[in-house]
Amino acid sequence: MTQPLVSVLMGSRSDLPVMEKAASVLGEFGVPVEVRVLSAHRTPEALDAHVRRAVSEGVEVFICAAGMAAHLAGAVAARTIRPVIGVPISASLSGLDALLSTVQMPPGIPVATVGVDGAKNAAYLAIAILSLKDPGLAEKLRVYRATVAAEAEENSLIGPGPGAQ
Ligand code: RP5
Repeated sequence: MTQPLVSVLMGSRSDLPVMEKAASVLGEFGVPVEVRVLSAHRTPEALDAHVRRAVSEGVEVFICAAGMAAHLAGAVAARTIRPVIGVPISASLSGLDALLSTVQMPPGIPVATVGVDGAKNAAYLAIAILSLKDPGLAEKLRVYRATVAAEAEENSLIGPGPGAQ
């Protein structure tokens, strides 16, 4: 099996409907990924062991999703100097609780936080990080961005353009 470069973690299986979007974006870009449910408060020892094993086996970026008092991303960031991307999940209070818990890391141990339920952006950010030393992946990201731009231009005209009768 190809060694995963990105470890996608979530605090509960209930986060999976959001987080499978991150896994599919990474899959579309051919990035090897592992997806696990591990909780900072329910399974702290297993989380600790996972982070150590993942780093030793070559994981380069962690994506961590949690709702409510979301401390999973911070707990992972405390255990590794690899970049950690946090996804606040809208499990309660429209995700505002998780957003603040994830984004408001005290100085020194950052979590790069995306928007509430922002699983896709977490994947795109992980791809951008991996692209720094993978020219093939960087090219895929450029092609993707060009496609996004072309689609936006195609759909830009809402009303009649110049010269319309
Ligand atoms: C967090 O609490 C999880 O990440 C989830 O978003 C939320 C609710 O968990 P469950 O009660 O659905 O397992 O730890």
